[in-house]
Amino acid sequence: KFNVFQYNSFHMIQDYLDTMAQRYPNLVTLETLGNSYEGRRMQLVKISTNPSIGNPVIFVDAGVHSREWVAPSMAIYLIHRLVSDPTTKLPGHELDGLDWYILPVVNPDGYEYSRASKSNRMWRKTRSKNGKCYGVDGNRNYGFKWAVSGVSHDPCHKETYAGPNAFSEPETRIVKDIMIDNAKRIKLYVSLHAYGQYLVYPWGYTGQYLPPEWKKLDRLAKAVSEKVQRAGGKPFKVLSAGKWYAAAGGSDDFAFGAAGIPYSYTMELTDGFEFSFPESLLQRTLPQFYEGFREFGTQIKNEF
Ligand code: 0X9
Ligand code: ZN
Repeated sequence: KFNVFQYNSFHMIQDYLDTMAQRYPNLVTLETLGNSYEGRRMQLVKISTNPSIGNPVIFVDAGVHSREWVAPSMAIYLIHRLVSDPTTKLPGHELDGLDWYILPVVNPDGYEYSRASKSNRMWRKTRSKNGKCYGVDGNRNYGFKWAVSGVSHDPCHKETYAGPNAFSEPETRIVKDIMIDNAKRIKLYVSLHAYGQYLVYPWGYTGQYLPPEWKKLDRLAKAVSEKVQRAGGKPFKVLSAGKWYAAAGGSDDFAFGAAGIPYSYTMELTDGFEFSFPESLLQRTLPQFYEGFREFGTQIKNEF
């Protein structure tokens, strides 16, 4: 049975989203955007108390890397809190004057593959067929400075194969379309990953330069980290992605550099346990991260 504090199957996640949309029709709408390579339905969860007025949007995605199970769990927990907190519809809440778009499982084929057996557990890429090997690293596949650093061109490389070309994967095209179609309204993009407790901003393709706006990116990230820490969580290491290590074709760089989204981050959740963050710790940890998302909401609302 579905539970927000466990690692659910893609099918159970899908059922949960359908239930939420039925139970809260004035708050939650599901928009089908297309299918993954293996044909799983990709649905954007739109949470808004007033969709018609065109509020600023916070767009959160998760699970482009399939073995990073805690990331989709956080995205689902975010949905859960936004729709079911009793304070949700009150003025001053993170939904007042702000819409949230959430894509909780960017790479459902990989997610199910990594759940299928212990030997598949560390699968990171999509499941498209490329010659005799499978999968593209979704976070090397975006069409901004594609493949200029930190990628492999070998389809059999298990980690960082960039794909035959930018946006070769249906899953990354779907995320790109969300960004482009809503570019005017999206003020913040957060891509959830694991692990290491990093909150990084552009550029990711290089460690040599920072965007002119880097101080604003840095300041918001540090404020978020502070809130998570105050809630009992570990602080995030805040820096540019490329100063951590340079890798091109990430969704964060595309959002910022190509779609023109003013705040863009990759959030590496949890520190300890690597990709196998214990299910039993979700109940304590996810609420701490939620406090960070509240801060994102407050600050975005104040600025836009
Ligand atoms: O390498 C990645 O794609 C991310 N780390 S992970 O361990 N989850 O794989 C970091 C991406 C940071 N952003 C860019 N390099 N653009
Ligand atoms: Zn990742």
